[in-house]
Amino acid sequence: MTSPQANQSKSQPVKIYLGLGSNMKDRQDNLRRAMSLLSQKIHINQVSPVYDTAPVGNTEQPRFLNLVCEAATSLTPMELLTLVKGIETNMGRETEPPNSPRLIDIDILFYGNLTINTHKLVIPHPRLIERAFALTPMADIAPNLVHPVNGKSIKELLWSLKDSSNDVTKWKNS
Ligand code: PH2
Ligand code: MG
Ligand code: MG
Repeated sequence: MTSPQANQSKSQPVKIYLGLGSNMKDRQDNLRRAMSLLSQKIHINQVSPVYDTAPVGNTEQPRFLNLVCEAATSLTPMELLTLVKGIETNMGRETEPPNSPRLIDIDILFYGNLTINTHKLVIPHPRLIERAFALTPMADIAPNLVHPVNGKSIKELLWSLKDSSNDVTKWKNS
């Protein structure tokens, strides 16, 4: 006889999107290692091609490699944040001054349709809509995903950026 407790379903996995970037040392290996560590804790379903991208914000730093992945997880948003920060730290990311080169940066772009706005965590990622280095790989794996705040699809958001001729090109091995 199954107890009511055992019948109670765990929280359903949520579809999430993460943006990864690296512009220090072996960028490709950093992305590979981060994906491998992530895959031990969350179920990765799709990975975009890797893009070589001009630095946005502080332009006096090396170029980045960027990718986006889709995963499923039962972790809460705060647990997911703890996971990605832990991976950044374990890989050797230091608490560097803002906008300086980083070994690995893992950003939560979407967590299902959820919108969160706390001082620790803002989801969807507030700067995604202005960043071709995130929207371009995102459009490869989820062009029709609708942004829960502005109601536009990823494809539409990317089109509205196209004018600004962003420097985002597919990386050689992708
Ligand atoms: N990340 C930033 C700031 N600028 N530029 C590119 N091309 N790629 C990034 O991942 C990136 C950036 C802050 O996290
Ligand atoms: Mg970032
Ligand atoms: Mg970050």
